[in-house]
Amino acid sequence: MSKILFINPGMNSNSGDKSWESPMLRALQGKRTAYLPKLVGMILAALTPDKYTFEYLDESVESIDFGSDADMVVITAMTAQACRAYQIAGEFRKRGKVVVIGGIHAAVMREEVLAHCDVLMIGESENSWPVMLEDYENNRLKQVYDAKEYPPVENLISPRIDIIDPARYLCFPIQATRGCPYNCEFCSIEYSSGERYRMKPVSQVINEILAYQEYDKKRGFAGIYEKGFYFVDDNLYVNREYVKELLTALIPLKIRWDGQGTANMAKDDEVLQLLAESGCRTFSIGLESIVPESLQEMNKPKVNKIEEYKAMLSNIAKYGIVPGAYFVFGFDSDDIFVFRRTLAFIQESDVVEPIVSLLTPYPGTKLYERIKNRIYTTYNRSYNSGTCVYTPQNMTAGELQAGMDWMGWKTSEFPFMKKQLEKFWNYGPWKNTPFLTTRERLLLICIALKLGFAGLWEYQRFAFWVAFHRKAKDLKSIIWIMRRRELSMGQSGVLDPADSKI
Ligand code: B12
Ligand code: SF4
Repeated sequence: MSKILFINPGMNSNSGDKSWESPMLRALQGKRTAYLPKLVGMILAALTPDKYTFEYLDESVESIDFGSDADMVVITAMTAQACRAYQIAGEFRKRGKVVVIGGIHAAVMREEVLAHCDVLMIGESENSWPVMLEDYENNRLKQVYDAKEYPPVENLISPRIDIIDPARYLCFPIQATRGCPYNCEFCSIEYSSGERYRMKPVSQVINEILAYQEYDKKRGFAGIYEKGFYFVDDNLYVNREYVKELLTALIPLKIRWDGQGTANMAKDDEVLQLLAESGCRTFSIGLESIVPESLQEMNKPKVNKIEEYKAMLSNIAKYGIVPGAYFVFGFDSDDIFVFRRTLAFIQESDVVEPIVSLLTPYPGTKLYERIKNRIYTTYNRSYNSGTCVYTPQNMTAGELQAGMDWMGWKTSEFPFMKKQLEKFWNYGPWKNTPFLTTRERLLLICIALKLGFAGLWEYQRFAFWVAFHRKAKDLKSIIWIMRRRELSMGQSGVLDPADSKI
């Protein structure tokens, strides 16, 4: 019987071996956890016949044992993981294992990926994985399997849950749709999942959520269901009727979930009401830029109207959902003032969770084609959406990088987190949340001491400030702010309120 080892590699930026080592997590929890298990690993496991042993390894929470007795090693990689994927592949090939690589990066950098593996798999797994396994069994493995077509999503196999260790994750993936029709210049979705928006039948999505519940029951522990879910869909708001049907069906399940979609969702009161009722706690919208010319440049002006941004964010908050927003810096129309202006916008608006990144020309995107002669480094460790890899037009690369670093630093400072938390306390349903109990305050003081021990002074100040704030409310939102700040800074190990021992 053959054994397959699936690996989700660490990020290039942390050489793959330390990505779990979040300082805040170590200070508060002392164990390796990550935000989300890798959905494709769970899908590949489900597509694999029982006669194989399938092992799932996520390098953001575990180290790799290169002495593994697996016969085949399967690696998935987005560009920010590609270098680490090659290192891992090289080690296993030296040991005589069959190495298979697939995923978003493999889909565009075919020649290059092929040099590092025995089998290159292009496209979505559902069509090609079973064919490859059959060829493997019959000793006729090909070097390249190209799925070509996107599989219809009506009968997609449900991911296998039992291969992951739920204690290691803070929430669990659900996918309702694949693809996005919007064509933003910098986005990879068009080539990885296609322009056609494919919607799973709502009943299938619900069954996948219920399968997590069943699994909890089997284990006699409501861990997964209590922690909640993350919709990995890049854009949940493409088909309004579909999203309404989906949200309505989620209501009786009483789950907590996070997700993301285009900004126009924030104007749709009927959908926002359903979003709140269905248990959505954070919904992030792609605002991308507060510079009108930059929106034009990225081909997103149709759904994004800057003059509506503040009202949109307030509208999300009004329904008791934590508003998140994506911002990207480095468009040709951006100048050095964009950072300060965006920070001011964040502070003045209701956004609680800003997620900032640098424009990155991922191979295969239209952006890459347009600015490839300005890219001064090949994609490598620097391709992580936080490092400048090209020469922008209205500032130097150094200025762009410094601006990004400044944003990251400013949004992790005590005054910023304090302001974000006050937003929570001041709006909508949070207004009536009870004040912290003495026990909760004592716990926060313990957390603050631990944070100080780890040298996280800004977080420590924040925790102390809250512990002694007479009108402080809702411990979960407090820890949420610290945890999400860290997550949006690109760390993979984070703290979950439901998971912490407090
Ligand atoms: C969840 C997520 C994350 C999580 C990942 C954690 C986890 N364990 O899943 C986190 C938050 C860590 C993350 C981080 C980043 N992410 Co991200 N992320 C996603 C997201 C939203 C969902 C991924 C997912 O599960 N998709 C569903 C699964 C089923 O799809 P899939 O993995 O692509 O797999 C399918 C196929 O690709 C294929 N496949 C994949 N692997 C394999 C392997 C084999 C053998 C085979 C046969 C097939 C196959 O089959 C699958 C379908 O059957 C995607 C967008 C999206 N919807 O895909 C972006 C996405 C993958 N992220 C992206 C980026 C850029 C990033 C960041 C670099 C920057 C950022 N600002 O987000 C950071 C990295 C930070 C850092 N420190 O360096 C880009 C990738 C672009 C690229 N060219 O690599 C995407 C596509 C978003 C986008 N719109 O451009 N991300
Ligand atoms: S709307 Fe979002 S998912 Fe769709 S193409 Fe634009 S950035 Fe990508």
